[in-house]
Amino acid sequence: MTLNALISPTDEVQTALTSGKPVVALESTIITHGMPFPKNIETARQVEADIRAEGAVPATIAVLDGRIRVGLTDEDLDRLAQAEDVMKCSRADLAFAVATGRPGATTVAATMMAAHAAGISVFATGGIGGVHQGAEETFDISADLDELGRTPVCVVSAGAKALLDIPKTLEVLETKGVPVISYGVDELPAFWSRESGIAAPYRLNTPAEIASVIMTRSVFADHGGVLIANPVPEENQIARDEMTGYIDAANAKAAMENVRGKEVTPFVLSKILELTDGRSLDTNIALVRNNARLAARIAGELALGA
Ligand code: PSU
Ligand code: MN
Repeated sequence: MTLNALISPTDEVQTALTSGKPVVALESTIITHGMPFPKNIETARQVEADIRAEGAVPATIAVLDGRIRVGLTDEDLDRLAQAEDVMKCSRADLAFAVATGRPGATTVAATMMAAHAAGISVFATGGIGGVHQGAEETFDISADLDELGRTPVCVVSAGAKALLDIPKTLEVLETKGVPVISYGVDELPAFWSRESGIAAPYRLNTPAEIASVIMTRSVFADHGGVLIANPVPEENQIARDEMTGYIDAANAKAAMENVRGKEVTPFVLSKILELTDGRSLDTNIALVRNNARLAARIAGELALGA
């Protein structure tokens, strides 16, 4: 059995890849564990439409019926969005979901693995996982960071979620050799807010410049990913000072209730949703759409340069 034998791209995705058209990968954990129904399915469809409007082909990735599916039908999306028993699949979980036939949503780490295996080099998400606050006690560091260090896919995010320890997350990314590039701003954006108070390692201002870094990096052997941090549009952001209060409360609640492992990120996100009266969800949707558009433009530049 080879990895390729486990991967099922749709005809549309396969044709786009063979003919050198731009393709953008999308994760599915954001649908099953990141947003409530029905906003999750509306957003999944909207983000695919945003990518098409930029001239690229979307490829949402998930595990269904023992296959790693690259590109989902409307029925597949419906099934994922409403199912209760979907596994959250990171690198450690992918083989388990495939072998047992359980439905699985892919995190940033697992989506990178599948995208790379399918031949897709650009991936849009909301925020990556990282080093959690209190990691010195819990050792909670997302496998997303390790994957960025080893798998050559460009991940377009809105920066590290402010609920993480951003300085420690940046340190780990540096150790793993991952270039972190802010798009059009000097600071590293913090997901719901444009500001984090922390300077980004690098800044670039156009999709063409980003594509050039990706192409140059691909010349090096054993290169990993590139992380793009794209700030949420001004009109959709929740200011940093306001977010800090909600984040501290949500993190404290997670610690008090002894939430551990894979449950931490979904738990904290849903608490923040409650605390902001749903505003954090509108911001989340706006930033994912913004990232999808940028990812499509980067993929377009890569297709020109290939
Ligand atoms: N950011 C969001 N919503 C999400 C996630 C991130 O706004 O649902 C998901 C992504 O799939 C990411 C994962 O890869 O959470 C990280 O989980 P963990 O910290 O358990 O590695
Ligand atoms: Mn974790």
